[in-house]
Amino acid sequence: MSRARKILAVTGGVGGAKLAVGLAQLLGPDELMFAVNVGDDFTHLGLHISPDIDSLTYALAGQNNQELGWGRAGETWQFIETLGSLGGDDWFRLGDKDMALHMRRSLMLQDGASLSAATQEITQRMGIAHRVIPISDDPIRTVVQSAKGDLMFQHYFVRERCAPSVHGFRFDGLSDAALNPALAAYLADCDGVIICPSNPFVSVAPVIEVAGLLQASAHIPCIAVSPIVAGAAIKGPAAKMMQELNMPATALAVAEHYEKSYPGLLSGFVIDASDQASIEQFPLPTIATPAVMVSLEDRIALASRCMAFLDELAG
Ligand code: FO1
Repeated sequence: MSRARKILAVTGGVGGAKLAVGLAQLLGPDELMFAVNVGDDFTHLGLHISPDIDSLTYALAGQNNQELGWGRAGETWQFIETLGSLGGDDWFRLGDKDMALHMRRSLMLQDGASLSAATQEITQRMGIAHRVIPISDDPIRTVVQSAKGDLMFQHYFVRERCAPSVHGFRFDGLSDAALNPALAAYLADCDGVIICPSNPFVSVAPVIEVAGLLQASAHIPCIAVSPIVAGAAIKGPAAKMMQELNMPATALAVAEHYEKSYPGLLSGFVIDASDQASIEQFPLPTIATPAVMVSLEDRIALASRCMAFLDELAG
């Protein structure tokens, strides 16, 4: 039986959402809160799109599209296909059901609601009891500095299919963004922080670099799960980015990146069992455990191991 009973999970995209689902099976709504990246957000076709909040919302509601890996289950595409036939922008595929969510959120924002309030309304309507909290209600926009110039994150990720070589990242708005007060209050008596297996450069950085988060979590054991397994990203461009940034695409390099960029943040690191052979080289307490989550059982097993690791670190 785990002792740590009030956990903050930091999540970005689809990989992070998988562990989030496992944690939500183990911990109740008073024991688990999600701090979500908003750096991927953008305004598109006049709508406010929050891809990482959406990925988590659909996953927690059991409504995620498993074939695509993003978007909503049971989707149809009449709107976007019709838009394309009329010469409109159709590179960012908004499904018909998904559109309803973006429309609802955008209208709430237009009416003066915060992103937090809009997210709470939508997640509750979708039957999610856990709190999904945008890291900030202020805009933060990830810009990928690439061989094709500065690209808004979705332009790099979806329109350019992550093809341009990257040499850095910028988070517009970050220095003016206020930490969501719900997170600050939760962290005051939180037992542990789990950084889900999300891309450290574009999913985790714009969350943990929001002013006040590192200070508020300084007294709390924090572990990160590697999104790199056996030299490859489980999903997305993390491994490609690391190579382009002249780093080896390994779990060890991810741990070293966290240690160098955020000294003292991590109390422990979690790698996949397939990387066990390198475990002695890690610069912080590290465990190896199956971290590739295919089934719900995999998600729960990894969540459970993370909880036990936090207990071990707390002594
Ligand atoms: N990802 C894609 O690869 N192609 C898409 O057309 C696409 C559309 C989309 C629409 C709404 C939404 O919430 C997410 C969408 N995603 C799409 C996923 C998303 O861009 C990425 O998974 C994240 O930004 C990466 O963390």
